[in-house]
Amino acid sequence: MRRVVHALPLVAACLAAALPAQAKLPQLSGAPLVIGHRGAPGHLPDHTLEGYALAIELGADFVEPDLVATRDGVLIARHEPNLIATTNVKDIPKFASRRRVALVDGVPEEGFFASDFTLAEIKELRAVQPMAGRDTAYDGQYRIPTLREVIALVKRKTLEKGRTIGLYPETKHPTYHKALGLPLEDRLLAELTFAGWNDRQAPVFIQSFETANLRELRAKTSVRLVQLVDADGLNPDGSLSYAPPYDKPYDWVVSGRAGTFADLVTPGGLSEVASYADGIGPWKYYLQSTACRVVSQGACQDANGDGLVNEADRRVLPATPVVADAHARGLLVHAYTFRSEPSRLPLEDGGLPTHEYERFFAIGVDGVFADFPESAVAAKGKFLLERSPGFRQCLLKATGCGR
Ligand SMILES: [Ca+2]
Repeated sequence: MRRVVHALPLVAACLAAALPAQAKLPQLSGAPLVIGHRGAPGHLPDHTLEGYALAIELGADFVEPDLVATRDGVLIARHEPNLIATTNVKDIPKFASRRRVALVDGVPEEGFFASDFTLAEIKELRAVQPMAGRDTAYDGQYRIPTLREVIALVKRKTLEKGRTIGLYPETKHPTYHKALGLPLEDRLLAELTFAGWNDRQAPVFIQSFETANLRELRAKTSVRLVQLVDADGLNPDGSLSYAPPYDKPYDWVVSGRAGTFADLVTPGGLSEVASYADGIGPWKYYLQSTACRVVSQGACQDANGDGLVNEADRRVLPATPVVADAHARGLLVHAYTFRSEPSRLPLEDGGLPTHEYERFFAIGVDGVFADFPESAVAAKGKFLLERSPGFRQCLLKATGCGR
């Protein structure tokens, strides 16, 4: 076996060695995790083995498959049950008759739904880049992976890289899948059991925007659970807006529970979440929002004068107490979604995505869902070198510079 010292195992080893010395870091977990959000979708189509592998090559600690079920009950990695935006399904004549309108969390959607396709049929599809402005050169090349294939990749890469790579599966639309007779939870636990990962020590976090299925999972598994916290949009003043279907967990709609996602990040809400989950996964604006100057009829000013009105015209507001309140209850905080395009970064970050990560690491987030994992990894390295004496000393010693 070749004995080659690679930088990443060294960083990982130093992180592990330095953990007890990291009390000065604001993270509850010792150091922030870089989660390859849907893989590395800034570069390759979402939720493909190639995208997850690239995220790992770029230094991600975890990869994040979203899960939906096929007609024959197999969990596959897709962001939505509707396949129209993320695959080439609409271009395949033999599937034209599958096009229909379905209700997803009470909202009618037209498209092609995973639960109408067997796994064999899903394997005939190829992934495409759904986000405007991103590279479409890889469209039509990569297959849709099953959860089992993603786990196999993660295990193979763990051995290959000499560092533990984690899995961060999301149960998508749990109530919808239950109503179809294709509940996700037991299928997910069966796959984790098959992988030897159905326990608290497994390198796994299970996430959901719904609350009832996380409570159900808590009763069935010791795997770490994360409550996602959504909102509909961002107002000019930096407050969040709440409109269906992004205003509350869909199980609350079904059960008649009043309120919005915002209730989950109040002190009382966090205490409730801590009774069944190990962390929260909030939209990042719950932790530190941004605001714009309103010019007319509620529209934001084009503050940077580039002729477009977007996030780059907004200014950063003070951090909220949500991270501290969550940490006080033992909850990890993994924030989403970090995107490196300059148009998605507020004025203060100057078009540099590492600046945005550094702001959130300084607030104390324990993990970031990153579309471009390399930016998060670069910011994490800088943050640890500046803030963690143990990490710095270990790196210097291991490379001979500190002797
Ligand atoms: Ca602008």
